[in-house]
Amino acid sequence: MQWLKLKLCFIFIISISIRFSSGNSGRDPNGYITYCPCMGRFGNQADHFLGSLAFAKALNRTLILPPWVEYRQGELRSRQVPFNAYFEVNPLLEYHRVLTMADFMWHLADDVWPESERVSFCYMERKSLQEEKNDPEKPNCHAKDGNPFGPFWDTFHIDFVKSEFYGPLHFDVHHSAVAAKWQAKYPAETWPVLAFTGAPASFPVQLENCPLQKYLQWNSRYRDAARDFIKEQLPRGAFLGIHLRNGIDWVRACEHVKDSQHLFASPQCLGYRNERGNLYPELCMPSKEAIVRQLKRTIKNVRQTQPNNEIKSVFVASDSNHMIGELNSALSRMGISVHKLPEDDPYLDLAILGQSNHFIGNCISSYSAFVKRERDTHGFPTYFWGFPNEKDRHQPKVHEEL
Ligand code: GFB
Repeated sequence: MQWLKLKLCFIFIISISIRFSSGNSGRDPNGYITYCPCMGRFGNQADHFLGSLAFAKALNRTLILPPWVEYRQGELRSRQVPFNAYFEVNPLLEYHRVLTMADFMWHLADDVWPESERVSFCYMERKSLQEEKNDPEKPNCHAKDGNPFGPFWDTFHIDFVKSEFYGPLHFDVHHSAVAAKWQAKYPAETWPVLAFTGAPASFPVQLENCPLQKYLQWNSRYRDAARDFIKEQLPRGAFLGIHLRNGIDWVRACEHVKDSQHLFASPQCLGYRNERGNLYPELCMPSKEAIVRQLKRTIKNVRQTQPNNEIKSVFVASDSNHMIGELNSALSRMGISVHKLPEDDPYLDLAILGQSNHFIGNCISSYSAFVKRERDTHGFPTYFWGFPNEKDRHQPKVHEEL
C-alpha cells in the first residue's frame, strides 16, 4: 500500500513537471481572453495589444497572445505571425499572466475550451457580407467572415458554435467599474474563455496604457539585428532616426485632416483633449522642404546643446520614399551621412528607430507612436514633423510645454 502511494505521488510530480516544462502552468481558474487583432496593420495592432493587456489584467484573466496579422501584396488571405517572432513573452509576465495562442491551443484548449463551447463575443450583431447568412431570428457575430477574420481563427482551426453580444459593457477599465461588471456577467466558471471578434481595447491606445509598452520587448533576433546594423552600417557617434510615412495610403489618409479633431495617433503630440492644438496638414504630410529644414534645425540644436554627442548620421525608415538622394545632398555639407536598410523590414526599422539618439516621427502615424512609446520608457527624446506648428514655434509657451 505504502509502495502504491509512493508510486502515485511520483507519477503526479512527473506529470506536473511535464506541464511546467511544456510551457504552461496548468489551467487558469480565472479564465482567459483571446481576440483577433483584426483592425489595421502593425501600429494599430500594437495600440490594441496594450489596451487588451490592461483589460485582461483588470478582469484578472490570462491574456492569450495573438499572432500578428500581416498582409502581403497579392495575397488574398492575411498571414498570422506568432507573437514571439518579434517580441519576448517573459517580460510581459512581470505585468500579467499571458501565454501564446499556440501554447494555449496545443496544451490547454481541449480541456478549457472544447470545440462545442467556442462562443464568439461581439458588442452587437455583425451582419455578414453574404446576405444569405444573415438570419433575423438568429443574430450572429460572424466572427470568421472576411479577411483577416476567417484566416485568423483558421490558423488554429477555431470555429464558433454561438455568438454572445456583450453590449453595453465596454473596455475602459480605467474610468469606470466595468471590470467588475464583466466578471459578474461572465464568471470564469461558466465562461472560461472570452473570445472577441476584435481587440477589447480602444484605438488609439488610452493614455493610461502607454507605459505598458515597457513590457513589450524585442526578442533577441531583433535586438541583435538592430545593434549590428547600428554598429556596422552607421558611422560612430550619435544618429538621428526619422520616420517618413508617405505612401499613397497615407496621402489619402491625410485628406481627413481637414475634417477631424484627431486622426489615428495624433493625441501623442496634440494631447488626448487637443490641449496642445488642433490638426493641420503639415503634421500629417510635411513637404520635402519642411523635412530638410527641420532636420538641419534639429542637428544644429543638438550640436549647440550637446557638443560631445554630435549627430553624425541619419537613419531613414519609410513605407515608400526614403528621400535618400535629397537628404544626402542637403546634409552632406554638414558632415552627415544618410542611411536606410538594404531590404524592407518594418520591424527592424522600428527596432532601430527605438535605439536612435534622437527621433523625428509622424504624429498621426501609429507606427511612429510605437517608437515614441518605446523611447519614452527609456527616457529617449522624440520630436514630430511640423510640430509645433511653424507659426507657433516662436511662442515661448508652446516650447515650455514641449
Ligand atoms: O503600422 P500602421 O498601422 O501605421 O500601418 P499607421 C502602416 C504600415 O506601413 C506598417 C508600413 O505596419 C508597415 O507595414 N510602414 C509604415 C513601414 N512605415 C514604415 C517604415 O518606416 N518602414 C517600413 N518598412 N514599413 C495607418 C493605419 O498607418 O495608415 C490606419 O493606422 C490606416 O489604419 C492608415 O490604414 C492609412 O498608423 O502609420
